[in-house]
Amino acid sequence: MDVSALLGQLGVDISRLHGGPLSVFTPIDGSALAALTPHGPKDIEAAVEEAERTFRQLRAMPAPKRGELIRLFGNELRAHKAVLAELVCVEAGKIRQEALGEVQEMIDICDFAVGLSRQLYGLAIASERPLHRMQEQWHPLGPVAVISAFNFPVAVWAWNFALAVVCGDPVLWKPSEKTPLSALACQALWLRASARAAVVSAFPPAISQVLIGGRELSEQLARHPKIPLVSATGSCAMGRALAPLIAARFGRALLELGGNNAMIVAPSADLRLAVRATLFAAVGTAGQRCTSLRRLIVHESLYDRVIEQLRSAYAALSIGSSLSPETLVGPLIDAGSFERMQAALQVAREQGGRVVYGGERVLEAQSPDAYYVQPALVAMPSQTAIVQQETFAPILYVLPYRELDAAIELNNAVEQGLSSSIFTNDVREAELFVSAMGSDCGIANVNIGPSGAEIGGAFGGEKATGGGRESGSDAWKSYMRRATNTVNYSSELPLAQGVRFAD
Ligand code: UN1
Repeated sequence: MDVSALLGQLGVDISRLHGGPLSVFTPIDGSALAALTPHGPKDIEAAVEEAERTFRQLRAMPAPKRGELIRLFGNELRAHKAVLAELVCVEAGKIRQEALGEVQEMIDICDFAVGLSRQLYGLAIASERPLHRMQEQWHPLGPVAVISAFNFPVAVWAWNFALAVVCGDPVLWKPSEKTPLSALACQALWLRASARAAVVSAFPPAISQVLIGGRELSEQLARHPKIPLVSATGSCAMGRALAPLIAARFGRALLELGGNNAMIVAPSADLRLAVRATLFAAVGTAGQRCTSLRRLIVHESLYDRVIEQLRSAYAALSIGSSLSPETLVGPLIDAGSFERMQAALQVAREQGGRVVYGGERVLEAQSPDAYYVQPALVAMPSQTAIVQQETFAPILYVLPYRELDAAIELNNAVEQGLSSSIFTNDVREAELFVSAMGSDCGIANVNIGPSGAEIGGAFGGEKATGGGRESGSDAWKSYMRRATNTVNYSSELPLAQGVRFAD
């Protein structure tokens, strides 16, 4: 496929997209899009130095002026929403509706960050000493590395970038090797936006830098003492590799790792809504969201009915090119993903599962180099080892439950803790699920599925999901350092706790 026209419209310099060793493919038909030259260790070092220099200028810029930059960036995104979405669609394989939603998520976080740029509040705290004032200030932190995954090739970076910039931090972005073109497009739009900003004229363009490469590059960023925050989205395995490197130098890590998200369907649930929500959450983005629904925990009285309704809904799914408007399920990202899906289904069968629907490859004759699958529905008698694993593909395990407490136990009995939901019209059940005794996840929803979060809330999860929070609420605090200031405006020097010393 030829994406040069798209890239050209987005302002990407297309003369440098060929001849390198890093091939980029579209999952739609497996054809090559570009062959990039990755950055080497010296390039990274130079980029970090550049970010460090930029930081010294950016931290001195008033936060609302930094917000102005993000406002302009949001405008570029609005103007190029459809084109950027099409590139995401081609490079990551998500359907156009979802790609448009992803770009909208970028626009939304820009709006949020613009408002935030005037609200980076610190507390005023009562001092125990007379004529003393205590307060907190939030200061810019320094260069931030953002490591992002293929499945949200632009939005997750934008959550980080928009907040980091208003907080006064330049960003070094290492996108997935599978989706570097979307990153280059964002960079081109950012450069356009910053060129428009009169306020930026005194600033070097290194507020955003894109670094192309693989794991070694992430590790170099994780080790780098001049990067106080590394925000990484990806698998638990990736987090396990990077977190110790960041911790060894006392850096801050914001980790958004795997999810193994469940939804409970209680006896009082509105089944029409529950089935629709299941469909979107389990097969949307071809099951490749970190918030995808992987475990459906259904009350035993509804179990057969829910499976039956899902089976007919699955049979009606249109699977095919992400670019055609009727498609609901696009391709998997690559062959490896397909193989992992097949292996998981095999293990599920060995562990007592019954594949009620799907699982097989489709459209192989038309697109031999692409991996389209029929999303799989697996009736599982219990939560076996394979159900406790995150397989990044459209496999939905359906488990029965009798008592709500047991269902909540199942929800919590996996190592990941990202998202969860319950469908119930019983207020006691709903409140229990979102209470301290309920779901242990970072996200717990009622009567909506576990995926498709809005940007206004803090996004992230507990346990092996990594504990980080991005996007809305007070997630911005991760991108700043807190200083506690005590100011004495008396002519005495009283010590705290009433300590007397040489007075
Ligand atoms: C991800 O899959 O890494 O809540 C992010 C959602 C999206 C973000 C998912 N807003 O599904």
